[in-house]
Amino acid sequence: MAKSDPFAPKPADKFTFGLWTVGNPGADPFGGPTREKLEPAKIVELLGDVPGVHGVNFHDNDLIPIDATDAEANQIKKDFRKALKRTGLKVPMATTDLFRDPVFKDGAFTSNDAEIRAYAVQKVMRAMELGAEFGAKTYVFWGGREGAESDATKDPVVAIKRMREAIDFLCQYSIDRKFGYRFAFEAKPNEPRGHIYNAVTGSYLAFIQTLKHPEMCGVNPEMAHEHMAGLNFVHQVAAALEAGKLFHIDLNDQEFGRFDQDYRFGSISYKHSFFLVKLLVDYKYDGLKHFDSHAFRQSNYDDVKAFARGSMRTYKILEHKVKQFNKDKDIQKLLRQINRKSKAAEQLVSKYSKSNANALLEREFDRKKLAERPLPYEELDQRVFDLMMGV
Ligand code: GLT
Ligand code: MN
Ligand code: MN
Repeated sequence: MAKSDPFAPKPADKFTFGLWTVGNPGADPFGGPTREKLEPAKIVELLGDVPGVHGVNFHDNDLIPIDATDAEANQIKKDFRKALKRTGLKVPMATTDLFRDPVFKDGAFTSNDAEIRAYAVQKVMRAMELGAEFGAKTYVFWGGREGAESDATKDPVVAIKRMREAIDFLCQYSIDRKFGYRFAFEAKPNEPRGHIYNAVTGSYLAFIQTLKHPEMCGVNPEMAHEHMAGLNFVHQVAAALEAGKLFHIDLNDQEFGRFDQDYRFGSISYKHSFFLVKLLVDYKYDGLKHFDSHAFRQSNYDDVKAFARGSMRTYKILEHKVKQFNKDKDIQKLLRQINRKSKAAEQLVSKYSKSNANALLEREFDRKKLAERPLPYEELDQRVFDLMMGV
C-alpha cells in the first residue's frame, strides 16, 4: 500500500471553493476566457475529483443566471443537487452578486437611486432563500460596487447610513425566516470601484457595532484585499479573531500594491501565509476556510484541479510547520527569553485602583537598563526562515 500523505486534506478541515473560483474561465480585462464555461454541476464534479474538499459556495447568479426562467432554474438546481449528492460536497456559504449587472454600476445598497437600493435588498432576500435551500449558514457580503470614483457623486456618510439600513433589514429578515445565517462582511480597498467604502476589515469591525444585530454579524477578511492596501493581513485577522468576529476567511495571495490577482494561497507570501496559519491554529479557528482564488489564465481544467489540490496542500504543510515552530526547543527558549515576566509590574497595571495608580507613580524604573535587555529578534526570525525552508 502506498504511504499515506501526511498533508492530505480532509472534509473536517473545512476547505471550500466557489463556483466562481474553480469555475473561473480565465478572462481578464484585456482578454476573453481561455477555458470553456462549466455548468454548476460540472464544477461540483470537478471538485469531487479533488480529495478532501468540504464544500462549494456560490453567488445567486453563479448557480442561476440572472435571466433564467423558472423552468431553467429548477433544472439547474436539480442537476446541482444531484452532483452534491454524488460528491458529498456541502454548500456552507452563499452570497449575492451585487456587482456584475449594469443596474449596480453605481452600487447596490449605496446606490444613489432608491429603487436600485430596494432592488438590491430584494435580490439578497431571494439569494438568501436560495442559499438556505442548499443548507448555507454563512452569508457573505462583498460590496464590490459600493464606492465611488469621484466623491462629488455620493455623500460617504449617507452611504454608510444606507448600508446600515440594508443590513439591519436583512438581519431581521433572516431572523423572521429562521434561516439561521451569520453575516460575514468582506472588505476591499478598490477594484472594481476607484474607491470602495469599508476599505479594510477594521472598518467593518467598527461598522458592525452600530448595527441592530451585531451578534449575528462578523467579517470575512481576504488576504489579497488587505495586501492590495499594503496592510498586514495577519494583524487584520487577529483583530477579527480577538473580537470574536472571524466568521469566515478568504485565503489567496497577491503581490503587494498590485491589481486584484487572486493567486493560489501561499504562492507569493510564504512568510505571511505561515504566520496566518499560525494565528488560525494557535487560536483554534475552526470555521470555513475558503480559497477565493483562481488558477492561472494559462491553466486547463486538469491544472485547475492541481490548483485546488495545491491550495489545500499548502495550508496543510504550513499547519505542519506551525506545529514544528510550537515544538521547537530553541525557538521556544527564545520566546521565553523575550517575554519577560514581572509579577510586581503586571499587578500594578493589570487593574486600575487608586492605590495601584499611586504605587505606579512612586515606582522607579531604570530606563537605561530596561533598554539594554537583549532582544535576539534576528536570531528568532532566521530560525523561522530555516524552519520554513526545511533546513
Ligand atoms: C468576487 C470577489 C471576491 C468575493 C466574492 C464574494 S466575489 O470574486 O473578488 O473577493 O469574495 O462576493
Ligand atoms: Mn479577491
Ligand atoms: Mn473574496
